[in-house]
Amino acid sequence: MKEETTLIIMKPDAVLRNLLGEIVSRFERKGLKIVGMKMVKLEDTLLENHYSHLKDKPFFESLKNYMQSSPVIVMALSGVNAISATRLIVGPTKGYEADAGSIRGDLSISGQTNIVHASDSPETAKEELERFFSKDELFNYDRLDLDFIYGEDERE
Ligand code: IDP
Ligand code: MG
Repeated sequence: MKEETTLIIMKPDAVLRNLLGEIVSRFERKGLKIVGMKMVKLEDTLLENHYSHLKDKPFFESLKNYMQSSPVIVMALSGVNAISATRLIVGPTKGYEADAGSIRGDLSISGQTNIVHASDSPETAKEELERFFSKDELFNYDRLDLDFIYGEDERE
């Protein structure tokens, strides 16, 4: 099976609205494994790289201000098909369009303050993990409930 690692950012609205436990708990209960986690302040250059696909958008300055309005928590999550599975849990960009049950659908009604970031492809996941974590900040261990998280034929 395809074990992947993806990057999650719990954005300033998650921190300031005291939603961190709620969000971490959803990923944990799904069966994803936290392999890295820390609090950071997002500097200009890092944000300009992270959101380089949006640099020419009229909302870019306001996106930067939002992302710098408090420290954020960055998290590396591992699991089978973790990248696409995580995007489903997070929901589409605009909170007001996201299905109930997703993080954005349940917790955001905004197109900008939408609680979490999740990498959108294997290429971006690799790039974003390298952007936010050094090698010694990522860890390898087994969840105790692994036998129930995956079926026998799904385990490596
Ligand atoms: P994603 O976070 O769902 O991958 P992207 O298109 O990569 O969506 O946009 C990155 C972030 O930029 C969004 O999560 C949101 O915070 C912000 N953003 C995207 N589109 C808009 C917009 O039209 N107005 C304001 N902020 C936006
Ligand atoms: Mg994106």
